[in-house]
Amino acid sequence: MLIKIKNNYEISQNLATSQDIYSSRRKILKTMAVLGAGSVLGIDILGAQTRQIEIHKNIYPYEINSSYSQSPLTPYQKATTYNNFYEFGMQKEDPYHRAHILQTSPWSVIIDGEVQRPMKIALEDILKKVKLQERIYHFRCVEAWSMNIPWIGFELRELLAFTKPKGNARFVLFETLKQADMPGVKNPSIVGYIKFPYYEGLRLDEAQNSLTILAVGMYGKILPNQNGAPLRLVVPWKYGFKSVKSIVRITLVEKMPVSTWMGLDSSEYGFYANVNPHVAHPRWSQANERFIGEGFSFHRMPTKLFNGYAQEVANLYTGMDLRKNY
Ligand SMILES: Nc1nc2c(c(=O)[nH]1)N[C@H]1C(S)=C(S)[C@@H](COP(=O)(O)O)O[C@H]1N2
Ligand SMILES: [Mo]
Repeated sequence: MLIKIKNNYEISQNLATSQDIYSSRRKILKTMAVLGAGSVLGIDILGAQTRQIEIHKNIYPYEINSSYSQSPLTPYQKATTYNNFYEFGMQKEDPYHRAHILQTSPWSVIIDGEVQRPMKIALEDILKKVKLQERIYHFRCVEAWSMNIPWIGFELRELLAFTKPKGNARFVLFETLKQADMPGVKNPSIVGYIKFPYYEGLRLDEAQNSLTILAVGMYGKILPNQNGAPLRLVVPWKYGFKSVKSIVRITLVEKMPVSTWMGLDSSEYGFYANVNPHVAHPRWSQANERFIGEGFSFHRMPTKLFNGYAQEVANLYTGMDLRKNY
């Protein structure tokens, strides 16, 4: 006999669908908290919903930030089997089949460059210092597909603040783990000779925007390896390639760094990579996208400027020609 038990995450999926369900669910959750289910789901004294996530055998609470909501969600099964993580190959399902070799524990991150307090910090120590929350973001790949994903993470600016950036720091460079046994590292021909480690960069003010997060989980669970475990960037107003996975080093620098995709072809992939329906990729239009939701078909929809986050980020680019700074 099959008994279907709703997990934590399915409840949050419902929360994402409509305000009505949200309100009635909240009542149920409150009752559950009173009945003692609060070890898994709870309501804190401010009335915000909290849950917990286990990372490296430690339990961390996180809050549901309902100001960032999108619906419908992309099913977990699709978000974890349709991936880009070229270290593991070029086919969308390669990371799902091969990323189990990624060594994610123990994990530490070096933060260096133009900072007053350079550090090498263990992931567990980072998580003791920051505020974890769940946010559902729209995620748009430069290949013109998109997903809605509930990330669990914290604002990058919280971590940067501990390192005290110097006055001359203007950009932030991120580096992915390079492991000798990654298929694309062992066998560069299978990935068109992309050079690893994978690098990405942001301007410091972009990195400090409140939308920019480092994620440690998704759908209520720890990040799967293929999605960039144990720590990956998410910059929702930019094309997906900026959201660098499995980060081992963050370096503050004075000059605009050259990221992996710029290095491969700077005429196709610029530093900014802001989602923009009016600026086509040299080989395809960016006006529309294929949303990956339930079922087999892609749902076509118009792409929004800054991926729908213009209100929060358009001011970062006032006076800039977005056609030249693609
Ligand atoms: N290290 C690394 N990070 C990466 C990539 C990659 O190949 N290697 N691909 C990028 C691209 S193109 C996209 S669209 C997103 C995909 O994230 P997802 O697989 O979690 O959806 O990761 C980005 N981060
Ligand atoms: Mo992408």
